[in-house]
Amino acid sequence: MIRAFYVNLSVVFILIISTRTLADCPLDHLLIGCNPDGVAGTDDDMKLFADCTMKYRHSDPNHSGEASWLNWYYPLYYNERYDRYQIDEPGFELIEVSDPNRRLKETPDVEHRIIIRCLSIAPGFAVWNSSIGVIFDKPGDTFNYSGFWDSHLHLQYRTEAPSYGTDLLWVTFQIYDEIAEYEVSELFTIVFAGEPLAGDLAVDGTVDVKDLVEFSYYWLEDGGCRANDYYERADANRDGKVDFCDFALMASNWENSRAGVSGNLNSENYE
Ligand SMILES: [Ca+2]
Ligand SMILES: [Ca+2]
Repeated sequence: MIRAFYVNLSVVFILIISTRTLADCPLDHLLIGCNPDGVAGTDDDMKLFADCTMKYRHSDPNHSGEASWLNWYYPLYYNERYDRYQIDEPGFELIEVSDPNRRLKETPDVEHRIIIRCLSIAPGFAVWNSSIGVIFDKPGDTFNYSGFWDSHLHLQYRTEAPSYGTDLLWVTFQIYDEIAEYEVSELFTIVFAGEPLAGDLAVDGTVDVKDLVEFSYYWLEDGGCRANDYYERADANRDGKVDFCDFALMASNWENSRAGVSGNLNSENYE
């Protein structure tokens, strides 16, 4: 009898936590979908992407609960108990049912198997989930998003305090389909503690030829917006177009390094 009660309670608990929706969640999420232009019948219909509209929504270090989009990076907060800096967003979620043109097909592991891959991450930085532990802490780490029990994925980004100086922290992801129904996404980067230099598109704190290659990929694009992170910051002045104004900003930082620039930390205790 008691056992049956606990089984029923467990079922109710799982139902409650598995029916969380994005609308109920105060934390930022990057939304996984396909067909980034949202128009059916065009070349990108089967291409994966991450909608970055919510990226940096909670970027005001002093008012982390406000939807401010104040900065172009996430602040990190000091956790005295573990002597580290951390933040609990952004996570991942699927494009909403109400957006069928960009929504993935219904059945994970049958119609697609979405894998999130880490291509680059700052040394000493780690991405953690409360059910799994560390998911990403080095380039090449992958996570089977379709195989996880909840598509509403929460992540924590953390670095040990002694290793944290004034360096830029970042993680770069790509999404691919292991069943190969969908085409691989573009790279997308989340930065923490401070904004990269204008032109540092392949984020590593320095503006060099790797960034120029990325910049040329987006040259003369005119659909920059928050949802695509202004073409991963190729649109440096965020006017929607990637043109000579952005090239001039990149050129002004050519072969400069961000080392020594103060990051923006919140020293208030996290808990
Ligand atoms: Ca770079
Ligand atoms: Ca621009």
